[in-house]
Amino acid sequence: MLEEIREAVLDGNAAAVPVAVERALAQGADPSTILDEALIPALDVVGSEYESGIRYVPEMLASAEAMKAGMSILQPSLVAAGVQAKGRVVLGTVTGDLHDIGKNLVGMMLEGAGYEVVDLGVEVSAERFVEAVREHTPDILALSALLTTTMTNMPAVIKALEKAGLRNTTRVVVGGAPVTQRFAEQIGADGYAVDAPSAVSLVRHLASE
Ligand code: B1M
Repeated sequence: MLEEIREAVLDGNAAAVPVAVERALAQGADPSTILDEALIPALDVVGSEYESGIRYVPEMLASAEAMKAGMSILQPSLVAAGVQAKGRVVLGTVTGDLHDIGKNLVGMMLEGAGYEVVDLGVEVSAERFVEAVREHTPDILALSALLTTTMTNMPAVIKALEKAGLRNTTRVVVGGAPVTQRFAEQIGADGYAVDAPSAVSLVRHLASE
């Protein structure tokens, strides 16, 4: 039963995962077990196989979509069982930048890993990020940028958080193709992730501190 769910996520089969989750629930499986022993481990495998070059972006996207489809069935049971999200992440692509495929993938993988994700979309201004941090009080604020001309808008977000007195309440993590660990350190971010699986590991690490 759990194996069927794991296999369907690994196959990126967005039609099969919800059916398998529904079947497992109908057979009395515990919703947290389905999440922690089938869905999350399968997506972890996808993440590590992507990192070792065994899988590529389209396959990772398909698995993330399949996971999302399964989560839509599982979510009401998790809520009913009183299972809390592992943490909350506010996510967005910075001002001037329309790229959202990678950001969406990061969001899907984080949701898959049990985090509540508030996705602000693209071209998000520093003011909008601050507003969202005030409103949602996330554990982590994740910024994405795909252009060398827009990654320079990341420090403004950190400065705006400082100005609003919110910098100490939220960890800021950054990512996107032109972003580097060195850049993250230079702008005073709390972390950098090269891809979606590493973003999950980073958020897990920071949120558990
Ligand atoms: Co654009 N584009 N684009 N583009 N585009 C790039 C980024 C570019 C490298 C292409 C090139 O020239 N070789 C180049 C940037 C050059 C640079 O600045 N160094 C570029 C350019 C120049 C432009 C325009 C300026 C082109 C123009 O109009 N003259 C323009 C800018 C528009 C704007 O944003 N204002 C533009 C437009 C577009 C489209 C709209 C056509 C489209 C975006 C569609 C969309 O996103 N909805 C597009 C696309 C698709 C690309 C490429 C081809 C693919 C990007 C992508 O989705 N990759 C890209 C070239 C390339 O990368 N091959 C290119 C797949 C995705 C899964 O990877 O986004 O890197 P990625 O995300 C990864 C990691 O970076 C990381 O995890 C993700 C998953 O593993 N990650 C994070 C991302 N965000 C993270 C946040 C985190 C952690 C990790 O938080 C902690």
